[in-house]
Amino acid sequence: MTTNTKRLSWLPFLKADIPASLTTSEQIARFELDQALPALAAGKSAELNVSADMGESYTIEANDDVYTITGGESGVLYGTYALIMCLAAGHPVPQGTQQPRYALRMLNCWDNADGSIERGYAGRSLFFEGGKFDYDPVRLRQLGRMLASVGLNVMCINNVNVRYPADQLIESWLPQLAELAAIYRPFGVKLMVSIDYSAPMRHGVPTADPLDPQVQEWWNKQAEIVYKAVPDLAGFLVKADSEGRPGPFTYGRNHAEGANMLARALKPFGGKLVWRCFVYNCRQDWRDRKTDRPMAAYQHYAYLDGQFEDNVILQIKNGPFDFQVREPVSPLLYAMPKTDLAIEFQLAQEYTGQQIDIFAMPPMWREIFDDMPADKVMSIAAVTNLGRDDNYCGHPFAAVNLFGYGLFAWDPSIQPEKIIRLWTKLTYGMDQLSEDALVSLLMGSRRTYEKYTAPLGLCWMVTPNQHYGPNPSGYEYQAWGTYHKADREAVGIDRTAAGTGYVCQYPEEFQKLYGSLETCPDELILWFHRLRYDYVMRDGRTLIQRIYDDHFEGLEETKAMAETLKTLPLPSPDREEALERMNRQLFNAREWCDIVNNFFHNYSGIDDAHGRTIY
Ligand code: GCV
Repeated sequence: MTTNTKRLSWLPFLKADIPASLTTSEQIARFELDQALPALAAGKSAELNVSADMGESYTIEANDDVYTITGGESGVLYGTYALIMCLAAGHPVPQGTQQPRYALRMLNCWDNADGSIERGYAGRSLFFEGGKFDYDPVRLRQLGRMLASVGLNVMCINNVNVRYPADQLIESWLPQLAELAAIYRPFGVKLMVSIDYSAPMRHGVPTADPLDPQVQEWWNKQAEIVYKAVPDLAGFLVKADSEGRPGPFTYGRNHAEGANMLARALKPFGGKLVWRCFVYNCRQDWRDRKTDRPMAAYQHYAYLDGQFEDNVILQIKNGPFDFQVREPVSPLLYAMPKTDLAIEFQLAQEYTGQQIDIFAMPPMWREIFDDMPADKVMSIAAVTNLGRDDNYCGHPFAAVNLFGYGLFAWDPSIQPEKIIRLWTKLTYGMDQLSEDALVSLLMGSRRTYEKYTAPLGLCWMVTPNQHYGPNPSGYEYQAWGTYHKADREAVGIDRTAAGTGYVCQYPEEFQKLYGSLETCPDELILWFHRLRYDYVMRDGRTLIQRIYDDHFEGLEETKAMAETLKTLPLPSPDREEALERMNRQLFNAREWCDIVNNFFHNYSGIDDAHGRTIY
């Protein structure tokens, strides 16, 4: 038996590596129970009943000395991890049948074949290096264990920006893809691959036009070859006509025509076609005040509702921009009742601290789930925060986002504090006071980050391209459609019916909420409205004072977080890593606070009412 040297965050008590000889979920479940029960429930045993028709669901019965876990093939594994985690946390086992809310609970890895990860902050790729597959199977099984423990069931292994040679995944790399699929199969995780829409053109087909019979024939044949190698591949993920990627627009076709062609090729094999709706004009003239980027996805897709094949899933980012600190829920989620939709989150902290700054996402997700149409979205996806770092997620606390995502995907009614407390208990098992302190630090981390960065829904004040650190005008004169239009008098964009009209993309209830200054939440006020600096907010403060106050508060809260962190009895090396990153976060928070305050002070000429230093 080998012992894992890498850190498994919320499963620190599962010390033994999963042997390669275990090839079914039931065998893995047995293995995990045999190592966990003696330590967590001495004298008790567990029985497993596999009942194929139960699929992913399970029940746990607790009798005097025996736990009986009954479930489908992956259900028994999910039930096993649920039991182990309940025992480790001292919680009662769940009563009744447990089943996931979303059918596809997906991870999107933005891993490139050269081993880099687009927007990755936890080291190199776990799957690729040097232009080929290159992985440690022991670590990949550990990852399988982590994913199964929170019920995630699909992993797309390559970047949606597909570049050579990763585009070989559905061609000459099929044998290796099949080997990888075999590693994840017993964990209930199916693989998915991102494909390049123009692939037929590398094989002598003169076009990638979805209505051209040669193109259709190429994809039909290719799907047959792919499914022969990996019969349970979950499907293809596509980024088309976005940020320079090829797509149907080149041929004057719409995205239903583009997606349906691929969906028909996958259908005979039970594959899904996951089509991303992150489509907008990334060559906008900043002088153009009519085009409003957040409106783009709705404009491209809403009118196509009902025209997609039944194995197409449209994957929509949670907000209409791009994973900013705070965004209103995407209106497209409300606009396509006849289409299968997936919501897309980003665990990788691209705009939210890059796994240097602490940013626990569950409180943000709670707000998004509360605003989302509960019955319209059938699947869920998230860009991973994973990499080859020993702790998988870069910052030891960033694992709470992977853990929390799995729990939300299983049950979106869950409360963020429950997730964060459970993660803290399982990962660190600290005394009650320390646990409370870390839970409260994590619960407040998003709000603190928001305060010291872009205020009141403005977004996009980050350093361009890199997306870490402040640069208030950095995106102001660029082609990406990301503007705040600050001048001497005012800031923000009017997105009401009288302005760009963005708010009209929402159902009436949201139009009223966001469209009126009386009701629009403060945190989104500059998203929807353009306001003068002397505008008096509901709490009596002026807008400019609120901007200053939020920034100073965010910095002070970060200093308090740093003090709390020092008091926590975290194990090594988590403690050293967390403290070292906290020093960088403190630097970052100070830069943000001073630079953004300076920026608005220069424009407005209005001093801080409390006389604090604005450099
Ligand atoms: C994978 C943003 C990121 C890109 C990413 C893109 C997407 O623009 O900065 O790195 O590309 O989103 O979601 O496709």
